[in-house]
Amino acid sequence: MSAPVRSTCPYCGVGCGVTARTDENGGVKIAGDVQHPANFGRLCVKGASLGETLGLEERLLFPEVNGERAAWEAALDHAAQKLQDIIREFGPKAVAFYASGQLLTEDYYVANKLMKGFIGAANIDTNSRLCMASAVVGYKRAFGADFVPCSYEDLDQTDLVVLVGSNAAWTHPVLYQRLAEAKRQRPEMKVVVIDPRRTPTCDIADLHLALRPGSDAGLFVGLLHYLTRHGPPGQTFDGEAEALALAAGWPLEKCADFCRLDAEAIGTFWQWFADSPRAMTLYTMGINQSSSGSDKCSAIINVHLASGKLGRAGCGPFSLTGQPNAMGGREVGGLANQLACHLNFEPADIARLGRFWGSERIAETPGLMAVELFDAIGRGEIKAVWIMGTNPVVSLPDASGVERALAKCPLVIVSDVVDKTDTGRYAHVRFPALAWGEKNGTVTNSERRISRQRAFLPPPGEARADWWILSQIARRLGYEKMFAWQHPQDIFCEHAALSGYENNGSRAFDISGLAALTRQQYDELEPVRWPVAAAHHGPVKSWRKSGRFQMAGVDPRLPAALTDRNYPLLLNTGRIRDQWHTMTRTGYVPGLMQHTGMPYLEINPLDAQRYGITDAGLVRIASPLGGMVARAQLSEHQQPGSVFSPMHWSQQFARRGQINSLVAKVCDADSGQPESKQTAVRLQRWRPAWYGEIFAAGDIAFAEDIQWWRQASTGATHFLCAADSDPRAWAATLTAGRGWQLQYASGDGELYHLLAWHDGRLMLAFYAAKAWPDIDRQAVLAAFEKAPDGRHSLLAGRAPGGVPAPGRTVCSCFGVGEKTILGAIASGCHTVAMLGEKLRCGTNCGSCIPELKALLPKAAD
Ligand SMILES: Nc1nc2c(c(=O)[nH]1)N[C@H]1C(S)=C(S)[C@@H](COP(=O)(O)OP(=O)(O)OC[C@H]3O[C@@H](n4cnc5c(=O)[nH]c(N)nc54)[C@H](O)[C@@H]3O)O[C@H]1N2
Ligand SMILES: Nc1nc2c(c(=O)[nH]1)N[C@H]1C(S)=C(S)[C@@H](COP(=O)(O)OP(=O)(O)OC[C@H]3O[C@@H](n4cnc5c(=O)[nH]c(N)nc54)[C@H](O)[C@@H]3O)O[C@H]1N2
Ligand code: SF4
Ligand SMILES: [Mo]
Repeated sequence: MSAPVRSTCPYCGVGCGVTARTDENGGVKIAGDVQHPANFGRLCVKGASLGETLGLEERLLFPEVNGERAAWEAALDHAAQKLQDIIREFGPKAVAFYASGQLLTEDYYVANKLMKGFIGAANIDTNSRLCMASAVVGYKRAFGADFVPCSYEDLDQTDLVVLVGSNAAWTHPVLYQRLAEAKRQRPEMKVVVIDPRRTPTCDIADLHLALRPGSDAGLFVGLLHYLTRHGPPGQTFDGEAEALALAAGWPLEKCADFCRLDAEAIGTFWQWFADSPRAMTLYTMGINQSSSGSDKCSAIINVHLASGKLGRAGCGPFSLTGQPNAMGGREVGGLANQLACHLNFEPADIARLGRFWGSERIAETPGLMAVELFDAIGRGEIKAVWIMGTNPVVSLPDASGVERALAKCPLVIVSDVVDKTDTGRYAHVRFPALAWGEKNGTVTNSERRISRQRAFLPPPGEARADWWILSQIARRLGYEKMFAWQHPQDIFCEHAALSGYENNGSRAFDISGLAALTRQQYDELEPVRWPVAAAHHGPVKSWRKSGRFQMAGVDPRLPAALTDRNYPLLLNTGRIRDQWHTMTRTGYVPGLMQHTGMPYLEINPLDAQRYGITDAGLVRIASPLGGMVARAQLSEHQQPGSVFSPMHWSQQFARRGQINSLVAKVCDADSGQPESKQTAVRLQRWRPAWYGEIFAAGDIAFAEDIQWWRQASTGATHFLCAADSDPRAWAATLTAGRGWQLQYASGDGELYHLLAWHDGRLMLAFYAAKAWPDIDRQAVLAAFEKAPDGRHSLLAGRAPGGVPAPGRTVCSCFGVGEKTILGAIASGCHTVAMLGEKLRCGTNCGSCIPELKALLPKAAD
């Protein structure tokens, strides 16, 4: 084993430290970094599975031009020449970059410098537009800067935690576990969860407010009014009179009506907030992803201002960042309406940046925000787009519109780490980027903590760092001297110097104290929270640009999507526990796929009854823009009138599984952030002729009418599928003319089971039935590696000896299935702790504990 390399997890914005050790055979062992202040050694299941994402099978390893492998020089020359031609003919605004909170700060800095500083337009935006943009507007309104006034430590010292629009148990798991631990230590600390659904996050809640979708501003504006009458008078703020006048129109009864909540429950929340000496509000996508998201953020910040719950330990409005470097992107000015290092599109700042970068071409006006930017591509106004570290064909609203735009665009450049992505299919030029474990630089987490990502693997194939690829293009566009860096440390130091340049306390983001790091100091940099100004050190609890805080007046509004007779339900979208976004990495890890193998639709039983939908049955979901197919999951946790489906599935993992083909591109006027959480939809039950699972030694060609969902597996390809046509006809096309020995079964309710053998090796296993086949997947997969003794058991989908299947995986850390857990409960385990003792489930990262709890009464029934 090599010495451990300390790095940072590349998934969520908690920013956990990890250690990686490589053994002689190239195997990598990942563990939590006990010294890292974000996690003190803890990891969630995604972080713990990082070692399984390091294989090269799915990677893009060589540059490509028009689908053909090309040498780096040729690909770079080609891309630069094309960009140059378009800029010459149509001007700098005809080219765009679309970047990502998954780039390192150094990569991001270079992309922003090239576009805004030298190409001279501001058409660089990022996927953070879909994520953090409203939060940024909220902070800037209140503080005059994008300053997050909280840290994780505050959670250990607060009296009330309000989680709004956040399913932290699944999306910020290590932070949630810290909160759960704080609650165990200090049960008097109250937790309020505000979410239209009852999520696993509610597990530790004293109060869950299942409000009407999109109505949060009502709760917080009403609270502002309540505070003026129930709290001691505090400081005064700019804009306060207007904000309070608006709030006065929101008495309790009106809020209850607007939010469709019990007045009493709202009253409890308000009272707790007013009475708690210290309170924190943690908010994420249920707030930001809204056509009035900026106002919702302001409404939250306002109640912290009005009650003095800001700038002290255990207090503050805490927007949790989603991506590992969402905050770094905000620092480098990755959004189209910011300049680098918290500089703004103001004459003095533009001139300042021009002096620092030595450029007279600094963009003078903001560029287009993500949704507008892709619209401009569709209209032909933008003729070249370089997409890096994001997969917009899956993640932007109106995904089919994005595809149409890219299909028409004369030059699409894609930098990615994975070969097959929905976006990559539209690329004229593809650049292979270094992935996590290979790349080297810094990221900033939710609490403004800068941590190093360090390489512990050699660059595979011809993959190169994103900053290097960008700099090579910049040099070819004629900016050799300004992009001459040799190492990420050179870039980091320049970025740090800019943050302090003519700053003198006028900008919140100042890391000039790190501008003189040597390469060795950079390599050894310990996690550090900004500011780290050259002039002064020390913790900063709050910041404001000039004199006073600003209160922004908010008049609560409901979502733009209105349900009607044709589209009677509101579709809510979001994340599941074990997948990351468009699944380009987590989708290939068997242990992460087993928890949820296909898109589901969470629906209240009353609604389900109305449409004749049964649990585990299939549903077609449609909006005016498009449709998808999902598996119904009946649940009281979902309020009637609204349904939930995950955002993750792409065309690589499902036929018709993309949620964003339904979501409309309605955006917040100030932040440009799309309303991804509320879309009016209709449902239709789909009862296919059969439901199946198919496993094969090689690829599988699906007939047009078959709906399929790819699974992650080793040893064989594995899909779930369903269709209306005869499974036998399709199976015949798969096996025809191969000379395989076929073994069939039909009977006992099963429709059709088929095994195909060649020279004693299993080539194909297909199970189709009238309901989802109940088979032991591990046993079938194992048969591809080694032919089993009992072929009849296998034909029935069982392990030799007929051992029952373990069922759907609940605990991903130890691969414990639902049926195994129910079995243990039946044999006397009646607490989560007993289950953990017997099966180990829930004893590592703890994310499955809410599900274990949910199984306990189920078995007791
Ligand atoms: N496992 C996993 N973790 C992740 C990610 C991932 O892909 N997978 N992605 C990361 C990223 S980039 C992000 S941005 C974060 C997102 O983290 P979260 O915001 O926690 O995740 P979401 O599931 O998108 O949405 C959170 C909740 O908002 C609720 N919601 C919907 N509408 C409303 C509403 O009107 N009001 C309120 N109050 N709530 C509403 C949803 O029901 C949902 O439970 O997660 C990060 N962590
Ligand atoms: N309906 C709906 N839509 C949503 C959301 C929602 O809640 N509902 N959430 C939105 C939010 S908050 C977000 S953050 C977005 C996320 O959406 P995306 O950013 O589109 O999702 P990812 O799958 O993370 O895409 C990252 C891409 O970068 C690649 N990659 C990984 N590492 C590197 C690297 O080092 N360099 C390069 N060049 N490439 C790399 C990956 O293979 C992948 O293709 O989705 C948004 N879309
Ligand atoms: S909580 Fe987030 S940063 Fe920490 S291990 Fe899990 S995914 Fe990684
Ligand atoms: Mo995000």
